[in-house]
Amino acid sequence: MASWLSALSRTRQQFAQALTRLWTGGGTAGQTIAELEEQLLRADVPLRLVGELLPQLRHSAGRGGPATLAELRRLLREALGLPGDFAWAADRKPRSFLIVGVNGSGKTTTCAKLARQAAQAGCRVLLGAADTFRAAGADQLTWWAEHLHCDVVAGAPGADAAAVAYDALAAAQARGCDVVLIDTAGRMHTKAPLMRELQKVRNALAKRQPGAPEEVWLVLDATLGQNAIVQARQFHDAVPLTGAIIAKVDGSSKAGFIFAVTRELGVPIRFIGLGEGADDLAPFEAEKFVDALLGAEASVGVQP
Ligand SMILES: Nc1nc2c(ncn2[C@@H]2O[C@H](COP(=O)(O)OP(=O)(O)OP(=O)(O)O)[C@@H](O)[C@H]2O)c(=O)[nH]1
Ligand SMILES: [Mg+2]
Repeated sequence: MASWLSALSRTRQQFAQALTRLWTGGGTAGQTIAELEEQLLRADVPLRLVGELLPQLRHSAGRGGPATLAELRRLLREALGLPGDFAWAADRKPRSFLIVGVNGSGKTTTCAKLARQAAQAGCRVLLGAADTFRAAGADQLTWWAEHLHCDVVAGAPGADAAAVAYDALAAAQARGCDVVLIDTAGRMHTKAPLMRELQKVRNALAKRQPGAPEEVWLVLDATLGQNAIVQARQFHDAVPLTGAIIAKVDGSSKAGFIFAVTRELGVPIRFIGLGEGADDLAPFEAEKFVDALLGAEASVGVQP
């Protein structure tokens, strides 16, 4: 699996100068703070959060670079809050996951990565290809299902996505699966009929099994930075989300926007995508994220 440190290198480059100054202790405290402010914003850390951090950082800046860095690390970790733990194992079975997002955000690839993680945790997984919008959508997921040796239920192009989701859950029940991951077509958050279709898919699952889907996860493309937050709010309004997955962190220079997901959306980040391979998905860990963002793995200093 790609490492957090390398996946976050493009974002980290955005404030490499400020980090170097903190490590080496060059410049005045005022210069250091001004540089940090500018560079945190460039990495798409939300303006409001940067505004909150600055007074505390100014306070520690008088004690030198390492103290400021330690304070920044502490504050950033705190800003992410403590996500509730997620575990694949559950009493309820099958547990269904509805995976939603705009076009190309990384949904299908993420479904495959999640299937692998769930299988590794000992779950029997069924993939439901409810992207009936284009033939390639179902083909892509079916290819992954074969590759990962898991079950798949796919709809024909143009079929009713809600019916496919219903059939997928029914098949998962009949086959004794633990986890069913429903991939959906990419959709513009501004198109009301498409958002209504998502509600139909969700309702179909609930009709098959009361309480389903247990999880609705939004896949966000990290390369979009804070532009992704607008989409996220619209999806949250249409089908209340229970979590977010941040894909393409490795290709992004704006991964600082992740702070806005937890703070402004109020849903936990469950996983982050660190590359294109089936193993390049990691459970989200605030400490690892902040350490990689600041160029250090845990307590071992790795300079930017
Ligand atoms: N580098 C990188 N690429 C990723 C990641 N996740 C997905 N991708 C790539 O992003 C592209 C789009 O991924 P898909 O999974 O097809 O996206 P989608 O949301 O299903 O797309 P639509 O179904 O067309 O809406 C593919 O080339 C993936 O390999 C990631 O974490 N890192
Ligand atoms: Mg897709």
